[in-house]
Amino acid sequence: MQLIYAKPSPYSRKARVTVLEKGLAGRVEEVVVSPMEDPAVLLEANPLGKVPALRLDDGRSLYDSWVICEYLDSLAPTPRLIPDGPARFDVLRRAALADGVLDAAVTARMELLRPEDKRWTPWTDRQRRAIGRGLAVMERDVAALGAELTLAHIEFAVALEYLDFRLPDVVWRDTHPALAAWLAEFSQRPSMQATRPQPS
Ligand code: 99T
Repeated sequence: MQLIYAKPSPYSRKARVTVLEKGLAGRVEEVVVSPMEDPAVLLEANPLGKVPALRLDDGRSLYDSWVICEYLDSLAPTPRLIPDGPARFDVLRRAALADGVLDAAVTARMELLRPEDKRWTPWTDRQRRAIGRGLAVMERDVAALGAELTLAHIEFAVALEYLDFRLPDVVWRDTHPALAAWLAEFSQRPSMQATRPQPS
């Protein structure tokens, strides 16, 4: 399999952390791209031109990061990142919460790339309010993530570290001490250390 990804992309990072945590590194070749340059290898795998995309050995491709993570989860029995049973929708809802914080952060960041006089500040402010409300719920929920690794853990950690990476003016640790303590420990995992975001 080939995982087509970009180094700054948090959605790619979700997939890369999942590969490592599921013990699949030996089966996945990583292909680094810059999505904004529309490389052929990416467009062939994902007509939307977004990373990540996963090219399977039989020629099919999967996207987006949710689908890729679910597929990777199906390839090895443990750890079960998206469990069945009563826990399933708690995990999915928490993963969606952190993914939504991520979406808002990426949207706010993209606006910052525009020339200053072309930025739509009310839109950026709206994203930042969503980030603030999302973080408040993540702070309340973090204790319930539990010790067993799930996709929600990965999403929480990737979203928080993306804020640090791209929106460092969102100072969240003092106001969200439980999240800060949780991330300090979780970010020590080899899968997190090996996938730190880097500017492309
Ligand atoms: O939108 C584009 O044309 C290129 N953008 C991407 O490929 C971004 C990179 S994050 N990926 C997505 O938007 C994927 C979202 C999708 N729902 C998923 O896979 O979950 C780049 C952020 C940054 O550089 O700061």
